[in-house]
Amino acid sequence: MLNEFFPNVPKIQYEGPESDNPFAFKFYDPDKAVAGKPMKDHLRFSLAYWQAILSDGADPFGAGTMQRPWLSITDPMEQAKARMRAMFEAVEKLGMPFFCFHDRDIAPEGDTLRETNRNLDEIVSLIKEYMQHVNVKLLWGTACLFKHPRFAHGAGTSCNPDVFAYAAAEVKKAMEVTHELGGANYVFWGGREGYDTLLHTDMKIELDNMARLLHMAADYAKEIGFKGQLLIEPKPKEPTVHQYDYDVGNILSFLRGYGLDDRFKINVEQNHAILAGHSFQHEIRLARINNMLGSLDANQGDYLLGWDTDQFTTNLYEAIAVMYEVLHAGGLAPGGMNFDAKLRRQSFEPDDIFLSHIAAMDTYARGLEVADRIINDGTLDRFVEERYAGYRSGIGKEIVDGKADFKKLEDYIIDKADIQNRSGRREWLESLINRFI
Ligand code: XLS
Ligand code: NI
Ligand code: NI
Repeated sequence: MLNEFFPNVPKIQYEGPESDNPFAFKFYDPDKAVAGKPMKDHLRFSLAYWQAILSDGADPFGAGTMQRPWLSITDPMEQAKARMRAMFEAVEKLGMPFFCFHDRDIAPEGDTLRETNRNLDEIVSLIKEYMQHVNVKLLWGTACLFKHPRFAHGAGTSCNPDVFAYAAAEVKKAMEVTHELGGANYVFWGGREGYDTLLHTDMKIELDNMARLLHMAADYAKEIGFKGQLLIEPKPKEPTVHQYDYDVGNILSFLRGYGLDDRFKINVEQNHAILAGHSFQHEIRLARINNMLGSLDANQGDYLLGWDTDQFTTNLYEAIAVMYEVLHAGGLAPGGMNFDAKLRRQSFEPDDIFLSHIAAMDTYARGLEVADRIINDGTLDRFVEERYAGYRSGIGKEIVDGKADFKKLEDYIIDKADIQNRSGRREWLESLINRFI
């Protein structure tokens, strides 16, 4: 087992809720059967390389705080290799089944794209070597189309065709690399695909071009035989004021409008959902009922701040709602739950990397067990079913079957004096959930 950067951290084991050992799972018991399959197959946890290994705790008001020996190595390629060793040590000790990365997270940029690709290839072969010994798979890869100054006006939505070309070529390479590493998905998060002011923005060409880039990507995936799922991750704002991929509803209409809905699904993130004024469950539900639920970026935002704080999930009540949706969706695969979450700048010791992931993994594991109990009990689902029972017979069924029109409905209702409604019993349902915790 790798043991270079976290010598004090053992292999994390399941010890049960009574354990006082901070370096042990209390609820995540990977092989325990829940709803007919092992916990680990429901949850499909993934470490986000950029958050766990690279984020240094810097914020707009101050320098980084994280103690990360691998980040102080000055030679860029040597640092990239050390970072990768740190990641493989972390995933091995956590028993994390997947990881995710952006192309630029793993290898430094050269002077040209050709040089950059060469750096990338060198690190990718290192990853392939580690993957032979460490039991971890790639959940998804993605291209970072937002950090470098060239993307100041966007990437696929840039006003500059040279930048569009660069973005296309970068995505091409990132897809090849994801394919080479056996990635289960490929993600597009439109980091700078949006605008700050309409004074200099041609919204129509920007949206059309974004669709063009995504069509090229879908075609190229086919061409190279990449069978992974293509995903888009919504976010309403940050960095731009108006991100084009605002939320699940917005992406649905975008994909359908541009004929891309059979090639893409959606990667939903909690913090982005709440920035859009939705709950995580709302976004997951909307994706699920449209057969567009692809994967989850599992984190949580602060409800008192309008920022994308990307915190580790410890809110059990929300985790239950998430796992309730996932169970009803029949699972996430080939998607998973990627911890797109970073430590608070006060939690700066290397050990915190483990404590935070354990906290979130336990939260979702517990959420899964509670959601399974709620579904097995059946009261909640039955309540919803009965609430809409009217649509399974009589006039309700005619509405659903498309056999009713305005005239027919008018005839049916015009002399009816006694419309009966039943209570929605929200408070009772909320206490019902609490009973299963
Ligand atoms: C940023 C996004 C990003 C994507 C991957 O807000 O969450 O981390 O998940 O580019
Ligand atoms: Ni994300
Ligand atoms: Ni986020």
